[in-house]
Amino acid sequence: MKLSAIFFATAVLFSNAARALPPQMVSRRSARRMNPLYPAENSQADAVEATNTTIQYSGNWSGAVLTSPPAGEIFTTASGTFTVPKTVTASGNGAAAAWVGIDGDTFATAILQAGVYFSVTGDTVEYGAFYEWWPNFATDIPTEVFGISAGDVITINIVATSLSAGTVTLINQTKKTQFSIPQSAPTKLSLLGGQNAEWIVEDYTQNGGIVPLANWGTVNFVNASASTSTRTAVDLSGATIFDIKQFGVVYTDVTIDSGSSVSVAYA
Ligand SMILES: *[C@@H]1O[C@H](CO)[C@@H](O)[C@H](O)[C@H]1NC(C)=O
Ligand SMILES: *[C@@H]1O[C@H](CO)[C@@H](O)[C@H](O)[C@H]1NC(C)=O
Ligand SMILES: *[C@@H]1O[C@H](CO)[C@@H](O)[C@H](O)[C@H]1NC(C)=O
Ligand SMILES: CC(=O)N[C@H]1CO[C@H](CO)[C@@H](O)[C@@H]1O
Repeated sequence: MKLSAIFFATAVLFSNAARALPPQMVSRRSARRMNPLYPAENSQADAVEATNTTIQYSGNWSGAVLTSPPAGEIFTTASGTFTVPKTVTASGNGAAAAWVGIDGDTFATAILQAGVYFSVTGDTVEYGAFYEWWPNFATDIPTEVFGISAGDVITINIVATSLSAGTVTLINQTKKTQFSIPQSAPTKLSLLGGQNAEWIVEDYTQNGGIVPLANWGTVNFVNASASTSTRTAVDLSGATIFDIKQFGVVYTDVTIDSGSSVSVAYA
């Protein structure tokens, strides 16, 4: 992989040089992480909606997950478009991140993903784009390279070119700008499996702890689809719904509205 200015910036932040930065800066840039699915405390076969969609609960994920590819195939792409929520609130601090990715549910040792986080500190909401090949930490895309504003219509394209490499692309539909970067598995133990594809709003972790969850209103993923090694398109009609449930409280209401859209509401 070619080293880009962004990778260089990230490398600097990960090194001891990061100590020279204000502590806040270090934590923001180095320690945000979107995780594999964590089951909620009582996540067993939960409920079936009127449409016969299976619902499961997670401590971290809300959204739609294709939990297995068609027989004999693997997922190689996942894409979706959403509007960055304009109103994000929290009592005090809170955050969440909307992303599209491959793997991380039943295939829990890797995720190739990209998306947008929203983080509330008092009256301020900070937005930013990121990409991540878990278990690496998320890399924030510098604002001057691809800055996110409330109301932007962002398309995410995740492409795995092999089990150890891929490309993530974020496109601003409004401005017709895009950011694309090649990715490779951070370790030999984090190759992709191509077993899951997902459209998620996550209660992510930062500095090793789960962030207080913000109220993001609704994130509606549209034009959502995945495809396989044989270029077979797979829509969301067979996806499993995940809602965030923590300490017995369900925080989200997820609806698969069509084969290509899922709305993820904070409830
Ligand atoms: C749900 O599944 C049951 C059993 O397979 C079936 O009888 C019912 O019609 C289905 N409902 C819907 C809304 O698809
Ligand atoms: C997307 O376009 C909008 C409208 O032109 C602009 O305000 C915003 O900064 C752009 N965001 C990115 C990530 O390019
Ligand atoms: C969804 O895809 C269609 C067909 O490519 C396109 O015309 C439409 O603009 C897309 N919608 C969004 C919100 O990107
Ligand atoms: C509530 C919950 O399940 N939180 C989990 C989110 O993910 C982290 C891993 O980074 C787990 O430690 C938390 O238990």
